[in-house]
Amino acid sequence: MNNQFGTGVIYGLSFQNGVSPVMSETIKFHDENMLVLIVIACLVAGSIILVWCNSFSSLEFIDSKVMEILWTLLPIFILVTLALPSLELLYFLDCPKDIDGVATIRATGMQWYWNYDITYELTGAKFNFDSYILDSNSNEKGYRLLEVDNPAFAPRGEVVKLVVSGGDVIHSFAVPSLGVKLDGVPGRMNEGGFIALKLGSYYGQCSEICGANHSFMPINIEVIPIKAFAEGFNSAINPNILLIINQSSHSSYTLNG
Ligand SMILES: [Cu+2]
Repeated sequence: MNNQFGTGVIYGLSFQNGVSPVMSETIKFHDENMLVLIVIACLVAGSIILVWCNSFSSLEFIDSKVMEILWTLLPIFILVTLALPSLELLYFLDCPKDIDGVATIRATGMQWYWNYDITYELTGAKFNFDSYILDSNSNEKGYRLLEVDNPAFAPRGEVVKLVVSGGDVIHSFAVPSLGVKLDGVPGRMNEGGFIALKLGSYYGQCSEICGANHSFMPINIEVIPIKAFAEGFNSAINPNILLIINQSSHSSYTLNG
């Protein structure tokens, strides 16, 4: 398994690679903010060290209007340049839920597995299935504690709506590389969505401490070509079964799609 897109990497320091526009923008926003932070930290640390190491002081220098105006205006300016892209991103994050998607994934968190209800909006066809973690001992090829028996699936390059709810307690549906994190609250439907730009398997975990086996309800979304997606629905064969039949599924889809 050489797919580096859907999971973290060993000794990785930064985010997982973003495969949805929202996540790419989020990573860019984070990087820009870090740059600003590093510059400020260096300036502050530099001036502290300068004051420590300097025994000179000036008798005439008591106040400076210009300096006070500057050190008020400059931080305001910096904060505004941080806040505006952040707001933009916040609205961008909400976009997919206002667009009619090709598919809707309804994920319900259960103690301790996920139930998926996937609808192909063009025909109204549905698949409903449970997704349980695979035993690490019998799953030598995959990622430990991240592989599931029935992954959810989504078409590539299309708006996929996501509706998350909880069946018993509060869960949280999170797939970092798709930029998705929605709380699954019983009795509530949280809406979101994503557009996956690359084929592959994307992994996530429940991100709300929901009980003893909270860490054993991973999320796995297979992003497949829209053709395979539609075929699965037309033939009423769960694309997961097609994936299982076509054993090196990840790579073959990645190569042919
Ligand atoms: Cu949970």
